[in-house]
Amino acid sequence: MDVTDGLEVPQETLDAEIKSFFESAPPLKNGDDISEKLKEFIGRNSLPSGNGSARRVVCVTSGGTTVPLERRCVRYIDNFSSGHRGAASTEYFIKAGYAVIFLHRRGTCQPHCRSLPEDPLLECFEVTDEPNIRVRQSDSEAVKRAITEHHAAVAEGLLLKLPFTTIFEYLQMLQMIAISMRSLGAPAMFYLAAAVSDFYVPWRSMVEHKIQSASGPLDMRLVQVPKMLSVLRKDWAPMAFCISFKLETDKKILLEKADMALKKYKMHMVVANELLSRKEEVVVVTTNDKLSVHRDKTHVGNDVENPLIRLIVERHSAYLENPNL
Ligand code: 9Z3
Repeated sequence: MDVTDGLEVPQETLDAEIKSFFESAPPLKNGDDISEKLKEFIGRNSLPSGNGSARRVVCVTSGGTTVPLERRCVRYIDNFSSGHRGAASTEYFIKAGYAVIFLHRRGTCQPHCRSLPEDPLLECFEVTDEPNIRVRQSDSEAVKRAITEHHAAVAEGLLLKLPFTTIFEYLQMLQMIAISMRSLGAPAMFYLAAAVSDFYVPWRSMVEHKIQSASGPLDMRLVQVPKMLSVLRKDWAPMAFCISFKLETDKKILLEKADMALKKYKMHMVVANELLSRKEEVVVVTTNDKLSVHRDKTHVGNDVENPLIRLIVERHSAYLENPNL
């Protein structure tokens, strides 16, 4: 639940909060490597694709960010997200011809692995005559499909996976990706399904060592994470088609909050979902309509992301025809 949704933060205050967030964040350990990968991926996908037009590129964010409580982190606050939404959506975007930058929380659900058991290495294989190991007959179709689809996406240069853990890593990486994608213009899309922390402990006020329980009850001040959505729209990638998500546990306030986010952050679409029914139904909120999207229960294995991505791709096509609408 986002407590700042109803309050207007003046632009200068927001700019100062954003500056302070990035200044206080510990620098990314592999920033040069990420930057190199992004340059190569975006360079390759800016070239005209088979049909002569530029390939569409989407940044899918997935999983929850953590907020460390100590610099040498033993404890942290986490945000709920299994990463299923982001992983499934990535697969449908690739099928629709998009190149995907999958910015995901380490250890969460991965594209093409949804139909595999939780620990595929241990559960999908069996030892025959040692030292031979083979895929168990019962899993062979799912394993074959996962490997084939994944390798095809990577070989065609359509999938770049970038992992994060903390809110500091997530926002720095999102900024790098958005600035790199700016040159793509309207064919670029942001699909922001990650569950992002609302509060954090600034690095400069964070203790170095493990907090001691002997010191008594813990009294800690968390600062609000500045909302980066408006700066993404305004400065980082102004022409990109932007979709954010609104998660609530109280159905009564969900659509109102989604509407507010749409206007406040100038999103093109906000996908509203409620925690318990998120796999069955979402509501897509735009300036002109509210569309309910359901999982097709008549087909086994179908998920709500299938019709959702179909709708988003349609709306992105309309946006490409006329970005000013
Ligand atoms: C979502 O609402 C996602 O749909 C879920 C997906 C996290 C619910 P799972 O990963 O679940 O499939 O298990 N993501 C956005 C959540 C969020 O933090 N939104 C912020 C808010 O609601 C706006 S950025 O205030």
